Amino acid sequence: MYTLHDWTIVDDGKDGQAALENGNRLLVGNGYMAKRGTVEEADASSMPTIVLSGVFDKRGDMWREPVNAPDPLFAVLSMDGVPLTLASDKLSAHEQSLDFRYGVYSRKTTWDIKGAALTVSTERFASMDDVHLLCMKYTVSAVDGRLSPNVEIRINADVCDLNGPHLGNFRFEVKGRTRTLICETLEKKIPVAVASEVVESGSSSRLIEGSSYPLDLERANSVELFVFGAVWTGLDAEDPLGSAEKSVSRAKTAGWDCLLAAHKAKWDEIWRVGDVAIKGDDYAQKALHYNLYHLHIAAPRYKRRCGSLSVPARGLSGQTYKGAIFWDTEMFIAPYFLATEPTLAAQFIRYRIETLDGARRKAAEYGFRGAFFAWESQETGDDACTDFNVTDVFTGRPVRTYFRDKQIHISADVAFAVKRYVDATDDLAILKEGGLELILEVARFYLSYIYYSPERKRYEALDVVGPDEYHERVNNNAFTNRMILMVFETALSIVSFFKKRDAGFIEELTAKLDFSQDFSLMQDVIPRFYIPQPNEQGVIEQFDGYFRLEDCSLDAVRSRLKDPKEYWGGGNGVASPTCIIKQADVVTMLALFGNEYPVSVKEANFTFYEPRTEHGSSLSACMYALLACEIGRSDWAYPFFVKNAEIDITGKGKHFAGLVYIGGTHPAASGGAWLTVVHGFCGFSLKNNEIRVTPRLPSHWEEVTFRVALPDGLHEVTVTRDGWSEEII
Ligand code: IFM
Repeated sequence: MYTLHDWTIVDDGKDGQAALENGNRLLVGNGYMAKRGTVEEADASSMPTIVLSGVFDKRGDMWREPVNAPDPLFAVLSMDGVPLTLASDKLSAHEQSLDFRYGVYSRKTTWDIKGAALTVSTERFASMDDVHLLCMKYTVSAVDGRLSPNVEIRINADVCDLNGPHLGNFRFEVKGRTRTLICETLEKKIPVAVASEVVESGSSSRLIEGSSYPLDLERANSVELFVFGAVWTGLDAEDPLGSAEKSVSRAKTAGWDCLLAAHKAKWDEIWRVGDVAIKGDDYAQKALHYNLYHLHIAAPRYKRRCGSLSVPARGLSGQTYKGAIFWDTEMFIAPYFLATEPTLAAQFIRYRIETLDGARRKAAEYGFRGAFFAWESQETGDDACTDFNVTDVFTGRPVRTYFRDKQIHISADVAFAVKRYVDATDDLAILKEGGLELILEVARFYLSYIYYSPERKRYEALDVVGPDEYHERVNNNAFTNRMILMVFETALSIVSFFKKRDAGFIEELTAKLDFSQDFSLMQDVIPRFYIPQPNEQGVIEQFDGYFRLEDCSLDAVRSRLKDPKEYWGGGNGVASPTCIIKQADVVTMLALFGNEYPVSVKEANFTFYEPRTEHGSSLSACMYALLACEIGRSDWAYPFFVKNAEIDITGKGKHFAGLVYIGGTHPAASGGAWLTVVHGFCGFSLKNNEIRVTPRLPSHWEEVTFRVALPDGLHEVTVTRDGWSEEII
């Protein structure tokens, strides 16, 4: 069972089954890699992995997924040749925790050996200061007895993968006191190098040799070992092995205290800029801190030699969702960084600009022009999403899903992030660096996708999947259509802006993309593009024919399940023939385009769709919360905020779609928690570097303070229930 404290989350070790949840809950990371919150000796069943950001591999015809690195912090304590594990009948106490202010994992485990208590206490962190470093303090102590246990510390190359193995050609070496391992990925032969060194406390000259170390513990005595591990890949350096060795050597010289201090100093700087303080609600404060922590450990701050990186939908918590970048980043995660570290938000956009060719290839694959971004994007922008993305629980057979080919809103989501970034920051450079080209290519994709209906005298988008993935291949999904229109409007408005300021740039780009005819087409489409409108009750139909589906309750649909892991969507899904939707859809549109609709319409749609929403995606609650705030009902928003902010604390999110494991952390929900507090409850928005605030705090909240990084400095904004102020700090 876990307990959430100020800046710490503690697992009391009483639920032996919670290893997978704790792996996520107690994750440490630094944007380059993350190590799951498992004990050092954990075996494959607990998924004890170190996920690397932006390194992918495909084995045979299995799913392409991120690569897990060999573990330099692997350690097993044993007595008389018998390993001491959490499954041992000698186990007498176990507790583990995460300090999420500083990203430090700790565990303390005691075994009763011959009447004596033998305890292992460890601390570890993935350095924020040097992202290649993993550091661990491993302390063994014995009370009331003389014991001579043995500890084996080595680089564990027995990496467990969902769709692996991904590494081969292993070469271990021992060079002096440093142990090294170089191997390579199977598909692209990317070298992955790991080095490690173990140092005994008290004397840097008494280094440990070999991987197995006998510990002679005097009564009440303890031995403290430090393990410094480094991970480098061929994507980071020409000579990853040499770099790993140097990292370890530097780490050993610096020592634990110094490395920990540097790591903490980086975290202090992160919190100085990115913290949010909530007065009047301790639980919300703790939960929000926990969520911000998860955003930061997934954010790729370091500079990669080849290519920008972004944040995968499950962060760096594992290989779920193929380590891919979804719309989660643009719509839910980027806004936090846009406000606090805009260079990171710009990097997420650069990642999309650099993968534009992949999006062009995907559009061409389906016979369209322009850029159709990957639903599940990896390093090249080619789509990692398969046509059969779910496995049927009953037959074990793959289920045809249409996320890859029909969830076309992804391109507009990417363009929306560029627009939002430029609107907020006035940074036009990103448009010239490829941002405008991206928007034009996205516009062109939609121009080639939509149809003109002569009968209805309007352009329409047919055969799509909206955010609600339970209803596939629908026509005129309101959210998708509004997003497409936004792309056309944005493209034309940016082009006309530049025509006045920098006509040469537009002429050059138009010529490069051969775009002039598409400009005329867009002008023709905009006034005739169909956007579903509110009906007499103010409700907007999610897609053509949605109102004709069986209107039954969520419970009724749930009661039709024959297996708890059954997939609700697709051809045979229990939700497909009904009005029950997976996640906020029309509500997402209203939350994004709120200024176009009166409160009455927002309220009508909130109250219509909410009881019909399963909230089966972690992306749902945030949009309901944002819309509730727009309606002026922070009391409606609050439970959605809690649901959203708690998902990685409780670990109770969905773990399976059909038979496919989808567990891991939920950075979009973490971004959603910040969005709800800052955009929702504080009513914050940023336009041309100008802060606007409309307070609508929950009634039991006294004050919220957050920071916004603007060109003239860091602004601290304090919001109370009836006012707000800002100052540069
Ligand atoms: O992007 C989401 C999608 O909206 C719902 N399924 C999970 C994806 C990744 O979080």
